[in-house]
Amino acid sequence: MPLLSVRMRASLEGRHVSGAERIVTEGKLQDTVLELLKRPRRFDNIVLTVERLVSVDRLETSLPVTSKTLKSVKEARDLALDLLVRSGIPREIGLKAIDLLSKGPSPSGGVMRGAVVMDVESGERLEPDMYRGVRTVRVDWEDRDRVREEIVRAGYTERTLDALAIATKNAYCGALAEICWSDDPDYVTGYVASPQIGYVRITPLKERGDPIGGRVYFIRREDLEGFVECVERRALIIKSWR
Ligand code: PML
Repeated sequence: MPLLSVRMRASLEGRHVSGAERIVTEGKLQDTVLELLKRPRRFDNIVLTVERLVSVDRLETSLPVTSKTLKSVKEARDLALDLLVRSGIPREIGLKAIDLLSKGPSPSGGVMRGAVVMDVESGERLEPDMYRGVRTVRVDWEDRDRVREEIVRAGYTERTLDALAIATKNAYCGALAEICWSDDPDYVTGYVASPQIGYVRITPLKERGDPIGGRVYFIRREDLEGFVECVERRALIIKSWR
């Protein structure tokens, strides 16, 4: 059955405020558009993109999910670093990524909408545009409502639903590991993900009230072109999360 990619992004006074995407059958297009249009609470501009997908890759299961709660941001970041090392990332490169996310990865010091792509050997930033970053899109769950219900019942959140899909697609496209925490000042759970450790949610990766966050993907330099093409262009549907 032909599938469509439906993407929404909203901005207010030039700042990105909301974004979401779905991969759906044509029969679900109208409901999906209405659902996405209801998401931004405040905006002055909404861009909606609907695109017919010519081919879609399929994956049986996502990365497995676990969750850890630590006493402080310091302990949480130490754990994140250990998990990166267990995923094959040299300690000093992992530290560099954590430092970058805590300061704000954009060259102007703020947050980026897309991710930093870091060379696992040198720690050099490889993303073609350091203001835009690389965006993992065209990924969704085969039955999003079912997976959302299961994930929320397991004590996780709607953000886990989207972040787990993104992290799974990144691993599928060849990322060696990833670290992320949100720029939402009220959301302090982040994660480290890789094929070795799965998707490990970690609380608190930042202090409440801190508006800085983002994502760093670790890859081998020679994989850059194929990796960016895969995360930004290839479509992926994931069947289940465990
Ligand atoms: C989780 O709760 O599983 C972590 C989600 C991190 C979301 C990051 C974001 O929303 O930008």
